Amino acid sequence: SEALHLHVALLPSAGMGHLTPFLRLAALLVHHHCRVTLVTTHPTVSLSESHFVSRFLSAFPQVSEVQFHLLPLELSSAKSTDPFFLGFEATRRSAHPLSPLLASLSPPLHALVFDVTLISSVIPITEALHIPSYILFTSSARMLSFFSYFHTFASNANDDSAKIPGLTPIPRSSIPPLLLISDNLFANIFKEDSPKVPKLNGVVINSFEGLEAESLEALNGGKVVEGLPFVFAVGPLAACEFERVECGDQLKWLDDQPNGSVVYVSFGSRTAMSRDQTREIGNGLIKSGCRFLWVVKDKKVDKEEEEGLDEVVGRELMENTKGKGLVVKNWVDQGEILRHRAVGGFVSHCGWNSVIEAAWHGVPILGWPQHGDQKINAEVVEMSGLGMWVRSWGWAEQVVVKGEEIGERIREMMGSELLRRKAAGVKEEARKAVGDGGSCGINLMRLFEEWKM
Ligand code: BUP
Repeated sequence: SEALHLHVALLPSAGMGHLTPFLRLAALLVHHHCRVTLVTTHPTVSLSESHFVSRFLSAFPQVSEVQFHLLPLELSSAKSTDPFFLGFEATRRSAHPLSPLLASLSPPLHALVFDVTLISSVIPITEALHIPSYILFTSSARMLSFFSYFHTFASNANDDSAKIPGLTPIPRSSIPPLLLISDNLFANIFKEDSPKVPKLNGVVINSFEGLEAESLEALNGGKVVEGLPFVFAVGPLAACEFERVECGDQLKWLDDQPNGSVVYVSFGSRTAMSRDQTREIGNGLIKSGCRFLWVVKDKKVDKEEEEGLDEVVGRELMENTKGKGLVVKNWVDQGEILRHRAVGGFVSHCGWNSVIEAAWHGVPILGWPQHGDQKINAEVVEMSGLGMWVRSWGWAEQVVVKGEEIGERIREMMGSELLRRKAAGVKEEARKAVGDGGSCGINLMRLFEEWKM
C-alpha cells in the first residue's frame, strides 16, 4: 500500500547474474503494490534467461512486459569475445528506441531502474524524458565502491592497491584483470560509466549492513567519492516461487545424507572450467573424503552445452565418484540445495547472487573466484565471517590448482566449527534485515518516498 499509485520500469542486462536480482526486486515491488513494467531484451544470451523471464511473467500477470529488440552488433568493433559482454554492449548500443517506448508508458513512470552497464546510454534518455534514474547494482557494495571510485583510480595506474576512503584497501591482485589492461569492452564500459554515477538519483543494491557494514557506511557517509547518490540496501532479495525448477533426484539424494555432511560445488552460470581443472576438482572432491553435490559446466553459454558428463569429467573419475557424490550438468535449484540440512559448505566462485544466497541460508563458503568482481566479493565473504578463500589459487586460466590442495581446503572448511558459527551469525543478520523494522523495509520505504516526490 506504501507504493500504491507508483509505476516503475525495470531494465536488466545480459546474464542470469544480472537478471536474477532484477526479477526478485520486481517481485518485491509487486508485493508492495507498486505497478511494474519489465523491459525484456530480445534475444537473450542464454536459454536460461529467456526461460526465467517467461516463468516470471506467467507468475506475475500484473507485471506489464515491454519488448526491447536489440540491434545486431558489429563484432569486429566490439573488443571482446565474451558472449555476455557482447550482450551488454548490444544493449548499450540499442538503447535509442527506448526513448519513445518509455515515453509512451501510462501512467507515466516514477522511476526507471536499470543495469549498471547501461548508465551512459540510458541517462541521456531519462534526462530528456524527466524520468528519475536508478540502477540496481547486481554485485557487492564493496564492488560498487570500486566502480564509483574507478575513474580516480585509473589515473594512478601504479598503485599497488585501490585505497578507497572508508574501505579496507583492495589489493591490485583482486581487481578484475580486464580493468588493468586498456582498450577492452569491459574496461571501456567502466571508464565511461564510472564518472556518471553521481548523475543517478539513487542506487539500489542487494546487500545489507550485517554483511557489508564497512562499504555501505563509506558509500552513504560520503567518503568514497563526492556527490554519490544514496545507496538503498534492500537485500537480501528473496528467491521466489517462480524460480523453482525440477530437481527431485538431487533433493532425494540429499535427504539420504547426514546433516551438514555435503559440500555443494558450483561456479555459477557463466564460468566454463577447463577440462584439466575440472578433473582436478573431481580428484580433490574424492580426496576431501566429504560427500559432494557438484555442478559441472564446461561451456559458457548453455545453448552450447552438449557433451556428456563422462566426456567432460572423465569416465574413470565418474566411476570413482559413485556413492560419494552426485555430479550434475544441468541447471539446478541452488536455493533448495543451499537450504537443505545436509549441505554444510559451498565451494563458490563468489558471484554476488551466490554469496547472498549462502548468507541467507548460513552456509559457509570456500571462495574460489574465477573472473571479474569475484575476488572483491570473496574479500567480503572473508571479512563478514561467511567463509574463506585461497588467494594463491589465482584467476581462472592462470593456473590449474591441484586436486590435493583442493581436497585439503574443502576438508578445512567442512571441519571448521568456527566458520559454521560465523556463517550462522551472518544468516541471523540476513533474517533481521528483512524482518519487522529491518533495514530492507526501511530502505524500501525511503525509496518509495523519493519516488512519490
Ligand atoms: Br549454475 C546455476 N542453478 O545451476 P551468480 C546458477 N543458479 O539456480 P553468475 C541456479 O543463478 P555473475 C544453477 O542460484 C544464482 O542466483 C544461482 O548468479 C543461480 O553468478 C544465479 O552467483 C547465479 O551471481 O553471474 O551466474 O556467474 O558473475 O554475473 O554475477
